[in-house]
Amino acid sequence: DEAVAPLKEKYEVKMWPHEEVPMTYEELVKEAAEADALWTMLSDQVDRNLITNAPKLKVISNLAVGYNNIDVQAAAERGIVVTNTPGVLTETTADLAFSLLLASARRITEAERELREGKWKAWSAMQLTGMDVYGATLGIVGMGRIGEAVARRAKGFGMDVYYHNRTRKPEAEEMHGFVYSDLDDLLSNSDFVVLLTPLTEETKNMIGARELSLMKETAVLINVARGGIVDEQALYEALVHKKIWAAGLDVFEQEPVPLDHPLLTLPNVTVLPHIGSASIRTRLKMMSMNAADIKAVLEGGQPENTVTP
Ligand code: 8YV
Repeated sequence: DEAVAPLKEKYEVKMWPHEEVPMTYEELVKEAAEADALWTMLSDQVDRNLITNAPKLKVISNLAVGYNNIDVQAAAERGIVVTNTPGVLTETTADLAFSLLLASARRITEAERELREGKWKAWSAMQLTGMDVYGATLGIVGMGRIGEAVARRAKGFGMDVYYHNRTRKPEAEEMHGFVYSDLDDLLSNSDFVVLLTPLTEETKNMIGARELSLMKETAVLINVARGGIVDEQALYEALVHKKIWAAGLDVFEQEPVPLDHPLLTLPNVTVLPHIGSASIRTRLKMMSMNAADIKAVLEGGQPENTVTP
């Protein structure tokens, strides 16, 4: 309510409670046809068809830093501005990435499940033993803002940090001692690999059977970016055949992930329902940012965050 209020003062705002009744693509297309602005989430598919059939549309604001659900090119061709929420969710998402890393390494959710299911019968020396995080080697694939925030946390855990990115980050190398690495070396040298690249044509399925085979048998893969970066079938095979030790996933190729997904059958997979940026304070900041940018465009001003050229 707080974030939407400034828009409600001037405009008619129609809202859908996604958690209760997910909006269908057809409904979205129908509503977009009448709208001046669209405020979307990752689950809203804003494609060329929708954009072509929305004659009044001036701005699309996505409640996320990633915008792979939006055809930005099609929007740009029509002069529609697309905005996102960079910066405000960096530390919150890095916290979640690190939570998932720790939980996967120390089998936290598996341990809790066992206790609640009455499987803690006696104390045993090797029960639920995991991997050490302190002093381990971390590889970060995608060294943007969130990647750097995860790497900074890793220093507190005495970890050595390798990173792979399209461009090198000399400042991060000098200031924190993060080491640039090509992808194959990073995969074979890291105890923990955290994926933080956007989903693009280039990064789709970038972690497949070959890449997983390069990783250590004791390694843990963490994905807090987009499910499509990982070939899920290959990941399942790697986990079943103990090519890698565990995985922590906040994201899936299809979301919400179907309950019969093979990865959900494995005890060495820790799963979360895409909650990387889900803190109360951060979500409010993201929403306020979207609302301000929608207002700016509708009033003929400059939005703070645009991803369209
Ligand atoms: C979003 C995210 O909250 O920012 C992103 O790209 O993945 C999350 O922070 C999520 O996509 C909901 O739209």
